[in-house]
Amino acid sequence: MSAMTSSIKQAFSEMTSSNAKIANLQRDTVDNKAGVGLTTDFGVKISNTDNWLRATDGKNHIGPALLEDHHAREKIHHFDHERIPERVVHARGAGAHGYFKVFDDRASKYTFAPVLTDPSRTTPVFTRFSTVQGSRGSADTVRDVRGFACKFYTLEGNWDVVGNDIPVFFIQDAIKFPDVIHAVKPEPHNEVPTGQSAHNNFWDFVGLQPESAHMVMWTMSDRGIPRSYRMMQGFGVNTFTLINAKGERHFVKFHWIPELGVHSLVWDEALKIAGQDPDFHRKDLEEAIVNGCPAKWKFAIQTIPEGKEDTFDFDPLDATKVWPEELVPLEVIGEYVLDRTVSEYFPEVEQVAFCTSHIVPGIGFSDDPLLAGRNFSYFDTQISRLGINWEEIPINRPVCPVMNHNRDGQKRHRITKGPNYWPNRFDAGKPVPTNEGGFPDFPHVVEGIKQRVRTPKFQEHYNQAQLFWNSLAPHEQAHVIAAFSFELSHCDDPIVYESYTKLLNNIDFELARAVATNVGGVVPEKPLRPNHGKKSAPLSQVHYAPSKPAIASRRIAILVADGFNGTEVAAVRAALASASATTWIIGARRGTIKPGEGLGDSISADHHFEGQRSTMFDAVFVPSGAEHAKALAGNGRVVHWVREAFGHCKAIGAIGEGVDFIRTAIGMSELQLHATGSSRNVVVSYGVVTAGSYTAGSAVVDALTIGPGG
Ligand code: HDD
Repeated sequence: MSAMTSSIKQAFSEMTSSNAKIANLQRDTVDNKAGVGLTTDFGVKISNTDNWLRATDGKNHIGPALLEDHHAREKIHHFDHERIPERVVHARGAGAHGYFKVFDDRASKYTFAPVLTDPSRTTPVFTRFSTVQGSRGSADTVRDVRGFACKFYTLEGNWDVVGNDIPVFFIQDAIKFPDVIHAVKPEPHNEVPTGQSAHNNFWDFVGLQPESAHMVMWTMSDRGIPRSYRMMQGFGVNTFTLINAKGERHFVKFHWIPELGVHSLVWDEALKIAGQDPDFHRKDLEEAIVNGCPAKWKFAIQTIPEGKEDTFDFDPLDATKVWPEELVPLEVIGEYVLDRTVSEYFPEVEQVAFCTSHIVPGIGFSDDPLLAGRNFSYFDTQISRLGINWEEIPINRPVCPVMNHNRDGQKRHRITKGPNYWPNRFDAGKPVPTNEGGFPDFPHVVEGIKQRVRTPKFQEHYNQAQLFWNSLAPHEQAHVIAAFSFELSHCDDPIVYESYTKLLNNIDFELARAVATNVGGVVPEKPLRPNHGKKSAPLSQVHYAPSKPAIASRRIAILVADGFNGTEVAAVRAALASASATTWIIGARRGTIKPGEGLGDSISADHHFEGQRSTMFDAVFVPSGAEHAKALAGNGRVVHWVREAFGHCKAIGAIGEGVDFIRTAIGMSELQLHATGSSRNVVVSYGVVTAGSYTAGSAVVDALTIGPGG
């Protein structure tokens, strides 16, 4: 997809998917290209924007630049003030528009909120994905939690769920947030590291704050390095409440389950992509949407009726705990789709602002102490980032009417007619507080002693960390050990890595032994506590593999040199396109690559071999063609490409002489590869798919779909 086709496709995606919020944004959208000429910000046309007004002698001598040049001054002044404070956490992100729909009214037993119960509604949404630690210019693929912040523009007002791709949090009480963030952010003396938790201060803090153990296990798992924002689960994390028409209350957790399954990069890939393509996730989201593959999730809830919350061995208001699905099943109630890219990053993605305290009637808070602090913090941070009128900014304003007596402040846009106080003597005092749809505060008894305490269930920190570990597949466990080993190896203070390896023995003896051995920690002799042996299948991402292998929106590289088989490439590309995958020709040069004699048509390469790396693709295909295969085998970059893809467990497909090349490149004797020759059978071995020739049944393509995804 060249830059040109990308922008045309983006314009098309903008034209085709619209909703009430998009219409609302049109009020402020300007098409710069439709203008009659370049103007100043005050609308006066400009005849010259390349030269500052100077004093000259009218011939060769140029004198000083004149302050009188109002156009130059406006241009520079505006530029000088282009930046606003980046988010104090989650600074790096990407966003997209879409919609939410419930399938039916089944949730009305829990809530009267129409957004969750009215199947005739399509609610516009905006989602911003993010990393937590890195600054705005950091890389996408670092090991970190991913933010999953969703704004529902409902007819009853904006509802924000500011979640993550991990269901639990590092801390139980909001008062610890500045501590955990200071610890994970770059160290204060040298502002190192960027986009990493692999440093002394983070591991020092989490070693001394064992309530973080559960979430640390998740971040060290493959969840910390997602393949795509579109392939992550989303979790509201905090416990909210739902109130139904009868006035009954349920505790609730919100879940998003991706249609494509949950997939991750491997660590080596994540590290390399961070340098090779720091915008990998950002581009992935945009590319999929403009290519007609909207990102889709099932939206689900878990509910606990009020009165049952004390029946578990954990406290459902503790954000460091999941509600195991075996105890509290998920109910899928709707679909969440992102189908439209943004038109301009800053006004939409940078200025979008979420607030956990933005809820709509039928939804309530709980006494989760983390949530209480968040409800204060988000509004507050928007004031310093965007100003007190941040809810008027186009991306943040609701699609329903906003009527109240709040006034003035910096950057006020709305012009409100009528009185600015209530009650008043005009028009019966309109707008007036109303019970008709007015937000109902759920009446419940609050009594007790003011104390800075945590209840006993809040003091157990390892059961669920162990449950998570027990539930992982062996390869996932191996990745966790490798991740801890990487991180703790970057800590050079023995107090830090020794403490943390000791802590790990509370979770699992073998885990602690393996990590301590790798990083020079204290290798334990015996477990600190018995393993309870319990498992919960949905905690492993293997659980979310799609029932049928899916290749939609995956990126397939086709390696070609002169003499390649153009007929095969055309057929493979067509088959992959019909499965909604994208193909990219990587060639000996960017430009026309010639096929072998009688082997179909020439092709235009999207990139030169040096221009891209295997890490940017989910699978690789090498067609037949003697001269081409020889050229590939003679090119170290291409040989490395195939070896690297194989090492990252990517699917590799090859036909005819392409198989010979793969054989040379990988050099693995136990790998079963199809011999070059006439047979049409396809051989699949270690994710490498090989065939003698291209078969009409596109068996190579079918087999390729098995491999990617990891
Ligand atoms: Fe937070 C941003 C998610 C706890 C304070 N948080 C922020 C964003 C996400 C989360 C996804 C980015 C929003 C965006 O894209 O604009 N945060 C979470 C989750 C938490 C959590 C899932 C635990 C359940 N956060 C949390 C606590 C506090 C904050 C306990 C403070 C007491 N978070 C903030 C913030 C941010 C933020 C400082 C920075 C930018 C913003 O709010 O808008 O106020």
